[in-house]
Amino acid sequence: MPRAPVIAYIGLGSNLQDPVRQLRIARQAIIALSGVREIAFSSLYRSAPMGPAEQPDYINAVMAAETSLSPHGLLKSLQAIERSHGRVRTGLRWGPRTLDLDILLYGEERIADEQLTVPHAGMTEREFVLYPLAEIAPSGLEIPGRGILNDLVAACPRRGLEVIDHV
Ligand code: A4P
Ligand code: MG
Repeated sequence: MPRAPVIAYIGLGSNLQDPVRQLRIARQAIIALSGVREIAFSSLYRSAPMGPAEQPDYINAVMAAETSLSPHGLLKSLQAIERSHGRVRTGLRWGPRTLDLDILLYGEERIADEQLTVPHAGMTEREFVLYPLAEIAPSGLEIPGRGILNDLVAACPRRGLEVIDHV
């Protein structure tokens, strides 16, 4: 049975191998998925790395998409894109991941299993998720179990986050 379409928000991030290009290619690959239709795409943002500081800045963005894929179907498709576009070969082993695609929200659903945590864990404290999300989502959007988007943004320092481009 086909599902009724829902709005999902997808977080994109990269800090290796020309991150701006990584995000542009990833966006096109997501748009090309059957069962996914882009509703909006945020600006590209430069963000300081969360985690170990001795790594390049990240480029982050968020896409709003209408999808008829199941949450796990969408995850599988995004992981296939990560694999085909997001990794580089360094010798015999897979090199560092150059593309991270996260399902931030899937409609109003709350999911917690081995493959999937939705809303994405940590998203409500991350400036590089909340600000691009707020650019393209209704300000009154409820993040299930976490609060209203506008309130979460207001409580989240920008930590140097800046818009670098409009796509
Ligand atoms: N998984 C569970 N829930 C989800 C979800 N909602 N969306 C599982 C996507 N995947 C989800 O993911 C590990 C597993 O998470 C997957 O197998 C999936 O089943 P991964 O992408 O292989 O690992 P990861 O992304 O390195 O781990 P993690 O903990 O998700 O890292 P984060 O939280 O994504 O952090 N700094 C800045 N400024 N900007 C960034 O984008 N990103 C990271 C990675 C670190 N620092 C950053 C940024
Ligand atoms: Mg991830």
